[in-house]
Amino acid sequence: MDKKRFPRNKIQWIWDNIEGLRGLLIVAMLGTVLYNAMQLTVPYFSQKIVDRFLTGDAAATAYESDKHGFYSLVNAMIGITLLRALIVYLDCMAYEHVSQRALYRIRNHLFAKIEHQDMHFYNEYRTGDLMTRLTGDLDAVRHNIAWVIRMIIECFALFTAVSIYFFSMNVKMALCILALAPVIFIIVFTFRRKVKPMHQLLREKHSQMNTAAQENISGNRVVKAFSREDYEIEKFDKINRDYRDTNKKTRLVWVKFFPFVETCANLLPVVLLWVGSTLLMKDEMTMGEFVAFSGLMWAIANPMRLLGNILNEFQRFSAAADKIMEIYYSEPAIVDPEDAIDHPERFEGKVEFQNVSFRYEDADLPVLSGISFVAEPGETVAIMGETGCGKTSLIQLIPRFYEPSSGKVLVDGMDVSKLKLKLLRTSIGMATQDVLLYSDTIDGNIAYGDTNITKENVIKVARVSAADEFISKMPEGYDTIVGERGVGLSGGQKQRISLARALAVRPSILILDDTTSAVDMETEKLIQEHLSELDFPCTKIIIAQRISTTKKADKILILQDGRISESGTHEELIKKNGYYAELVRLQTGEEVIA
Ligand code: DUT
Ligand code: MG
Repeated sequence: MDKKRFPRNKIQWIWDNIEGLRGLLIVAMLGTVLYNAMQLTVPYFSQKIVDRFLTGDAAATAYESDKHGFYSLVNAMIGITLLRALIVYLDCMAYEHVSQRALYRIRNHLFAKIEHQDMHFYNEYRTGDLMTRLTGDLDAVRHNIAWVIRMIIECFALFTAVSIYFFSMNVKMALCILALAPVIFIIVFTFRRKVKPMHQLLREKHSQMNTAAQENISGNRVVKAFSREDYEIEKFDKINRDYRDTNKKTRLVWVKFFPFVETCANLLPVVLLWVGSTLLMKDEMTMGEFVAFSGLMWAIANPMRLLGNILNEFQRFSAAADKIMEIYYSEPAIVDPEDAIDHPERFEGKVEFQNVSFRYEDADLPVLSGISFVAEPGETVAIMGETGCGKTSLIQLIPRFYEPSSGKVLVDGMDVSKLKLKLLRTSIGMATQDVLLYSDTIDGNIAYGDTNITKENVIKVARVSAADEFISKMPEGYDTIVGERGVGLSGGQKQRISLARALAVRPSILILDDTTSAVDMETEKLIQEHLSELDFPCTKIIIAQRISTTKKADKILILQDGRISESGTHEELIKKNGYYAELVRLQTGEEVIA
C-alpha cells in the first residue's frame, strides 16, 4: 500500500496513540535536554578549579586562602552528578511508560481492526505476516519511542549545548572543531538513503520466516503424514539463511560508512591539540578552557558515532510502522451501510437470490452466474453439485461474507447489504465446511454464539446434533477441553459440535456446509429427523453430497459450473433424469425410473 494514503504521518500517528501521556512525553523530552545540558557542568567546574586553583600566578596560595571555594566547587560537582543520575533514571522510566502504553493501545486497535476485516482481507494476508505485525513490528515502534526519540534528542541537545558552551568560551577553537560537523552530516544522510530499502527488505524476510514457521507448526500433521520433515527443515534453512544474509548486508552498510565517521571523530582531539596549543601559546585561551574543551570532546564525537545506529533503528521503525499503519488505517469493504436497517423482531427466515452473479476479487471468471431461488420461511433447501462448483461461495453471500458482483441477496425481502451486519449475522447459524473449534471446553465451544445460553439448552442442542452421547462419555463431559482446532475429537465429532454451536443461537436461518459428511449414515439420519423437529422456526440451507441428506428437502438445487442446472423436489428431479437422477443411481445402486 502506498504510504501517502495514510491519513497521518508516522509522528502524528504516534502522537495520536499517546493521548493522555503527551504531557509526560514532553516532560521526558525536556528531561533529556536537561540531563544532557547538565553534562556541561562538570567540565565547567573543572575549568573553574583548574583556572583558579591549579594554574596561574595565584594558584599556589589560592587553595589555602579559599578552601571553602574549592570544596564548594567539588561538592557542586558531586551533587550535580548524583542529581543527573536521578533525572536520567526518571526520564528512562517515563519513556518506557509512554512507549508501553502506546504499544498496548496500538496492539488492541490492530487486533480489533483484524477482527473486523472481511474475507477478502483474510484471503490476502498470511497469518505469519499478521503475527509479525502484531509482535516484531510493534516492538520496533516501542523501541522507537523508548530509545530512538530519546537518543535523537540526546544527540541534538548534547551537540547544541556543547556547541554553545564552546562558542562562549572560545570562538576560534569552537569553529575549528565544529568544521567537521557538515562532513558527518553528508556521510550520515547518504547512509540513510542506502539503508532505507535494506530495512524494508529485511522486514519482508522476517515476515517470510515467521510465515514459514507458523504454517509448519499449524500444518505439522500434513508434514508428518508425508514424512516431509527434512524437506521442510531444508526449506526453512533457506529462508533463515536468506534472512541472516539480508540482516548482515543491512548491518554492513554502516560498516562501510563507519570508518569515515570514526576518522572524523578521531580527528577531533588532533584538531584540539593542534589549534589549542597554538592558542594557548598565543595566550588566546586559558588552560582551564583547554581542559573544558578536552573534557567535552566526547560530547561532539559520541553523537557522530551514534547517528548511524540511531538512523538504523529509525529505518527499522519506519519499515515496521508502514506495515502496521497499513492495517491500522485499513477499512473492510463490507461494513454497515449508512442508515443500516435494524430489525428488532426475529427474522421469518425467507432467503431469496435474485439473479446473483459472483466473482472472487482476484479471479478472472465468475464463480456464480444468474442464481435465482427462494427459500420460504421454515423450508429446507438443499444444494448439491460437484466439488468446486460454487456451493460454499453461494452460501457465503447470505451472511454477506462477500458481496455479489451483480444481483441481490434478500432476507425477509430486505437486501442483505442494507441490513445491520451484526443483526444479519446473529440471525444466521452457520456450520462451516472446515470446522474450527477453539481451545476451550466443549460447553464453551457450543455456547460461543450465545454466552447466556443455559446448560440445559447446551445439552438440548447437543442432543439435536447427536453429540450428547459421545460428549457424556468423555471423562469430563461438557467440561472437557478440546485442543487447538479441536484436537482430540474425530472429524464427525467436530462436525456435530459445530452443528450444535450453530443451533445454540436459535437462528432464523441455519446454513450447513457439508456438516454431516463425516458422520455415519445412521447418525446422520437421526440428525435429519431432529432438524425437522426443531422447537423454533428456522429456514435450513444445507449443502450435502449424500442423497440421504437431501432427499426430504422442500427444494433441491443442483449447481453446475456456477449455475443452477436443476431445481425441484426429489421426485421432480428424478423425473428430469439429469444430474440428480444420475447421482441417485450412483449412490443407491438402484435404477430409478424416469
Ligand atoms: N474459489 C476462489 N477463491 C476462494 C474460494 C474459492 O477462487 O476464496 C474458487 C475455487 C472454486 C470456486 O471458487 O473453483 C468455487 O469454490 P467453492 O468453495 O464455492 O466450491 P464448493 O462447491 O463449495 O466445493 P466443495 O464441494 O469442494 O466444497
Ligand atoms: Mg464447499
